[in-house]
Amino acid sequence: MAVFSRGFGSRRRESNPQVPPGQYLTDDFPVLSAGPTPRIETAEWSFEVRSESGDRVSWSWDEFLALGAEEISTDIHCVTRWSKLGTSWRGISLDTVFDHVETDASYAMAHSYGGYTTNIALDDLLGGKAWIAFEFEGEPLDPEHGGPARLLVPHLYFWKSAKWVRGLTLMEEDEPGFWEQNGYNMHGDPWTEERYW
Ligand SMILES: Nc1nc2c(c(=O)[nH]1)N[C@H]1C(S)=C(S)[C@@H](COP(=O)(O)O)O[C@H]1N2
Ligand SMILES: [Mo]
Repeated sequence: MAVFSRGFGSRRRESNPQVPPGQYLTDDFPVLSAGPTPRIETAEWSFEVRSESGDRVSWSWDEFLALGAEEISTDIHCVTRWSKLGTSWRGISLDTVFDHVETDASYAMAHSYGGYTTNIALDDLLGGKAWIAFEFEGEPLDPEHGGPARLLVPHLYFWKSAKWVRGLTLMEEDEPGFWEQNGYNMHGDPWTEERYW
């Protein structure tokens, strides 16, 4: 009777169905920021959605939290090849935000304090797939990780999850954001490795 050793440890990366191709697992939470960390007090913070017709809806911190938060447990995947499984967050669903927005647009540009931008299709923001997150693992989100609040779009590479998010501009046509103008993919699906152009 033979005992088979499949070498599971060394093959774990590829054989774990939770890990997209070309990614490795990390227990750390790396910080990746293209510039300095902005420090935004929640008293100064606001979130604004501007529609394709120019209509604006905005919320203060307290108004935004009153929309109703939910718990999120999800895996995250950075294009620099780290993935982190089972992260937990608290945030407001974009579905909830869009209950208050009238639009026929198909795309959004996320804008951050500090100037970062990233483009996302509304199909990727709606349907229980994206949040504005303000807690990580039960604690207020660290400034380095985007606090007070960041976009969380975990089914796309993590550059789409804009830290220090302050609003969305809705667009009829897709336009590239910061990394997308610098060679990153317009969509960014980790499962089909939509990394660069
Ligand atoms: N405003 C802003 N958001 C950002 C970035 C950035 O540089 N500025 N980097 C993006 C990239 S490339 C990644 S991988 C994640 C990193 O998030 P983390 O620092 O919390 O790990 O944030 C994304 N959101
Ligand atoms: Mo990234």
